[in-house]
Amino acid sequence: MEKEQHYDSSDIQVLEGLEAVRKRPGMYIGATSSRGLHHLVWEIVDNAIDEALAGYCDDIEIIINPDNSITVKDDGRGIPTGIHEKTKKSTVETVYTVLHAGGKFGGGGYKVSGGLHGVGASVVNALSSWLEVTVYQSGKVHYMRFEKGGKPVENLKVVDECSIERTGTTVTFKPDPEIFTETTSFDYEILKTRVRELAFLNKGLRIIIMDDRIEDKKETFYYEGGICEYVQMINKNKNAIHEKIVYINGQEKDISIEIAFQYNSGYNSNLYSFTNNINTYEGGTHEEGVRRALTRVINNYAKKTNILKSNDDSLSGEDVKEGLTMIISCKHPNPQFEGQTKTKFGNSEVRKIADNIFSEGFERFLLENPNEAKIIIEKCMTAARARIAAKKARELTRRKTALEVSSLPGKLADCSSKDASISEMFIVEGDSAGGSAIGGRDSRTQAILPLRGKILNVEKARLDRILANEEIRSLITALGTGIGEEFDITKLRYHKVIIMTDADVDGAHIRTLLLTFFYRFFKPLIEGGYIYIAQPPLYVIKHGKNIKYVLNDKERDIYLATLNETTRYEITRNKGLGEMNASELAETTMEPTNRHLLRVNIEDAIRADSVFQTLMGEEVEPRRQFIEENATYVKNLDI
Ligand code: 1YM
Repeated sequence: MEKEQHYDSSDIQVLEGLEAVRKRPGMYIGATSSRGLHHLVWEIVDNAIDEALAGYCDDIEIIINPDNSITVKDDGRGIPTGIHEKTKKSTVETVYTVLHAGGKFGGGGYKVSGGLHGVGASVVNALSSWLEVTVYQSGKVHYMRFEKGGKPVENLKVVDECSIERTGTTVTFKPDPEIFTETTSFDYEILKTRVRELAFLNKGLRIIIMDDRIEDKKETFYYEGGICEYVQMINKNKNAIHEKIVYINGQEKDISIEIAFQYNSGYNSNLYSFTNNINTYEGGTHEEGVRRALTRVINNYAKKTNILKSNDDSLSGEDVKEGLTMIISCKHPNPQFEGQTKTKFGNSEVRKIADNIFSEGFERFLLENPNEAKIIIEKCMTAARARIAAKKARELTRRKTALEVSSLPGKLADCSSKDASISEMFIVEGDSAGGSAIGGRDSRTQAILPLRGKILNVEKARLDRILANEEIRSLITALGTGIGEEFDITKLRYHKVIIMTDADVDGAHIRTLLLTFFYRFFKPLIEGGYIYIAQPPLYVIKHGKNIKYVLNDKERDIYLATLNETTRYEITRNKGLGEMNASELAETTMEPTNRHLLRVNIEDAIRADSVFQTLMGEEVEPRRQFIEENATYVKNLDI
């Protein structure tokens, strides 16, 4: 009661709240880049997903309109239209103007979804040029519009009638270009990827996505099998070794957890975990509980059935992970996110709950499916044998290098500094580019490692074979950290590891291979922000005595527009790094003051990893499609 007396709902306060969002948008949506722009969509979609999770909504529609505004529709109950007790405004207006109003105004039921920032619809309104809400409820169509960062144009009003069966909410908003200065253009692929993930994670929910900027661009995502179908999709281009997907779910208190998995004949694992629909890239207690239980249950079963003879050769966590594709999805009423990117699930009580639910379900599965059980255990045993072989191989390389004067690879042109914090290593493609890079570098701080051709396909090889590949060995030795169990980040010799490949399709391929390699075997380097991509200029524009290097088509057009119309200029497309001489390469791509480096984040690496699987998979069609979609790179399409 006391709280209510102190509540101040003046319009001024509300406007100040929205103004604060506009002053520091980064605090609310992370960034005002393309990433922040797309984040707006998820804030609105999350409310529709919550409505679906509460059991009132089956269909969600997302439309990119020709003017780059976004429409989100659902068929739920509709946001309440009555006057809100505290604000004395309609609840619709309250939800869209009061910060953090989203979860707090509803009746029962906790909010499960909510993006990483989970800031609510009012933030989207604050950052939009205009926003419209339409609610279909009790046979009436209610409508309200806001302009210029969330200011109501007029109160919520009834504008039409509709059939009594029709219920739901439709929201359209246009991001404010004054806030999103980099871009206000939505990327269909980014939206689609996340929409598909949301459909997998919420079985039975239908999500339609349309791009009305283009004709006939519409896709529907609906998965009756939920995360089982997710596992199926990931394993599509792989060779599953047992038919049945293992599915386990359970609930304790108000925490629910679902796990689906299947082994394939590959050597890597694809384990993705989620809490409240958020990808927990950094793992957390749900993952820890499941991993622990997986190792224990498999070991117990192997011992009980006498496949494992002694305790000494127990299977390790790594052994049971080989070839594993697994999705873990947890729903928690009050999740705590930790870690560098706030994508580590921290609630400690979940570790035990996940362990209990998983071990109980998996034990039952093994008992009821002895054939699958046998295949899985055999697979893990083979992995264990390979692990022991790899360890021997590693010991062998170590002993050999200890005898040599320097253990650094011969083709590495190292820098003279031994201070990792100022040292950089450029990984370049081929000897000729390597030559230019060596000629153009600052040898005090810049090391050059030329790689010959393509590195090994790490998807299809096990650690022992990977360690036998010379290009990869050079790379690992140059990094200095060791690999696998021996990995030690404090031994990293360069705090910038820069991938420098040509701006063509081969260069893109090698970059993808390297990113995949780092993602699979040196994840901490990506997480620590040590991996970069160099951006060599795509064009050289000469006019008169001036030479201008530009990174891409857009920069080219902007620069050309500044030239006087009568000006004569000559434009050439850079074919490869090797074709630039040392000083050109240094000036445009290597010198810290001039260059444009991209820092690789974990999402880039995950994307590379899945692109890689597309490229390396057995199927020709997805490969052809990738090449086609990346045709800007392609000079002569020879596939
Ligand atoms: C296109 C976006 O926002 N749908 C939506 C939002 C709400 C409800 C239904 C809803 C929730 C509740 C009760 C409740 C919201 N309501 C509120 C609040 N789609 C979209 N659909 N009745 C309707 O949570 O109890 C916030 S969001 F606070 F007003 F209840």
